Formats: sequence, structure tokens, C-alpha cells
Amino acid sequence: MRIVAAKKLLKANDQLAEENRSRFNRSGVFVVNVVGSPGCGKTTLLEALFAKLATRLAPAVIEGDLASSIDAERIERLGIPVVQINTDGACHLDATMVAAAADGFDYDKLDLLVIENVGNLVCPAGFDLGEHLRIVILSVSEGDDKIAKYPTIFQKSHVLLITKTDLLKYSNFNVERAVADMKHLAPEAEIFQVSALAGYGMDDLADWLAAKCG
Ligand SMILES: Nc1nc2c(ncn2[C@@H]2O[C@H](COP(=O)(O)OP(=O)(O)OP(=O)(O)O)[C@@H](O)[C@H]2O)c(=O)[nH]1
Ligand SMILES: [Mg+2]
Repeated sequence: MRIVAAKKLLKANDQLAEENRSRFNRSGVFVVNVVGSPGCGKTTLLEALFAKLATRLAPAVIEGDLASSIDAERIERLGIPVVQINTDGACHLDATMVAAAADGFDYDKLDLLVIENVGNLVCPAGFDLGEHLRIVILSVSEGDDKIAKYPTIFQKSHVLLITKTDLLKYSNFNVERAVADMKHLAPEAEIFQVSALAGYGMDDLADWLAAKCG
């Protein structure tokens, strides 16, 4: 019988992620991994963000989904280079998939590469992709207890976006609780409150990200 230890697989992923990061560093492109539940608003956020950043920097996107090219088509409609990864059932992206997808871009023309991970608040937490920054999205409609209930992904993220804040008036989501839970888990993390649809907070977020891209 052959037994493959999950720890060894994760170590192999970490090594490849470091290779991805070196390659991104050499190319001078800033790479962001966006994680969050299915439907939390990842693609909508990217659409709104790219509209704000259009004149300032050149982005590209890797879309991760179990199936379909729906999200990639949304990004393509904006005239932004995009590669869709279909994981065929896998609940997260890994560094191997990103290495393959990342071959498709002309890095001389890029400042920012955004990887939209598979919608999932659990599995993507364990897989470094070689990104420089991990952004986790928590939408108001998911409830303010999710940071306490799914701590790993929040703890391992550099930025928390509380999204769909236009829905706050219809919900019992307690922003103070979510912020306190995040500060407890990840004291250094940046926290933004935004609504991609209503535009709330998007200027500040776009300015902050543009500064990160140098
Ligand atoms: N009210 C409100 N709805 C939003 C906002 N952002 C996204 N939505 C809605 O949330 C739903 C899901 O948005 P998507 O951007 O597709 O979510 P996603 O996280 O990319 O979804 P997956 O890729 O399938 O995991 C859509 O109906 C959006 O219109 C927002 O700021 N406010
Ligand atoms: Mg999406």
C-alpha cells in the first residue's frame, strides 16, 4: 500500500509557490489572490476596481472555478487579459495550476495580476499560490460570525474587505464585531468596507492597491 502524506504535498505546493513568486518578482508584476465564499462578490469587486484603476495600471486576471468560463467572460468584456482555470471539482487553486495559467501573459505590459480563487472559505487557506497579497472578502449577507467560525483563511490574509455594505440597512450584520474578530486574528491586516455595486469605499481601495503596485 502507498500512503501519500498531505504534509508532503503541501510542502511541494509551497516550493512551487516560491518559484511562482520569484517569477512574478522578476517580471515586476504585483500579484493578488482574492479568496471568499461562493457569491461573496469577488468578480463584481474586480469589475468595479478595474473601472477605477483603468487609467492608472494594466491588470490581468486568472479566474478559478470548478467549471464554466462565466467569470472569465465578464473580465474579457472589460478588455482585460484573462485565463480561466477549471479545477474539475477541486475546491481551491494550487501553485501548479497558477504556474500553468501564468504562462499566458505578456508581463512587459502588466502591473497587476489578480487571481480570483475558487469560491470557498476553507480550502484555499492552505495553498500559497505565489501571490504578494491575499485579500479575503466577507459580504454582509454571509453574517458577521464567519471570521470566528472560519478563522484560518482570515488569519492568513493581509486584507479584509467587508463587501455589499449597501445591504447593511437590511441586515443584522455587526461591522464592529467583524472588525474586532479580524483584529484579534490578524492584527496587521488592512480592513476596508466597500460596496462594489453602490461604489462605497471603492476610491480608497483603488488608491491603496495602486500604491501597493508601485
Ligand atoms: N447588493 C450588492 N450585491 C453585490 C455586490 N457585489 C456583488 N453583488 C452581487 O452578488 C452576487 C454574486 O456576485 P459575484 O461577483 O458573481 O460573486 P463571486 O464571489 O465572484 O462568485 P463566485 O465566483 O461564483 O464565487 C451577484 O448577484 C452580484 O450582483 C454589492 O456590493 N452589493
Ligand atoms: Mg466570481
